[in-house]
Amino acid sequence: MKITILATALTLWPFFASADVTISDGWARASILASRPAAAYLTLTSNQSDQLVAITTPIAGNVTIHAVETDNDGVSRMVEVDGLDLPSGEPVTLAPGSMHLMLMGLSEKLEEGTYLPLTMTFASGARMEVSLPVLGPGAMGPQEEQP
Ligand SMILES: [Cu+2]
Repeated sequence: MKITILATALTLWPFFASADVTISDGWARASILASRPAAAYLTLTSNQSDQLVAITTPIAGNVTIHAVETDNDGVSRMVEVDGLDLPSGEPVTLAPGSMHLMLMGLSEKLEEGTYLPLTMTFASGARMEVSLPVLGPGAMGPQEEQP
């Protein structure tokens, strides 16, 4: 019985190891009220061509990827991105003013100093769990914390 289990584990290992996504500069901005949407940012680098297809968190009803489009009149609006393409070896950055993760239906507001748990699912089948630090309501990034 032991041998069977070990063999299964060895067979599955290359599958899990094949998709390798590195997350860096991840953070979320503290929100004032649970009834307001919250935003989170991060940089993803995949070692193979992949796509981020779903994000969930136990504390929000729904997480979507948003891009910001500016029309000819200079008016910006957010558009939902169905799957975020991750070209092999190229960092894809979500940052204030452009792409972001939008969290709606929060069960509690994002409190500065806590962590936001996220589960990310990729087209390759890979899944990743990350915890992003929640920075202050005026934060623009992990390197630009308010003095
Ligand atoms: Cu948005």
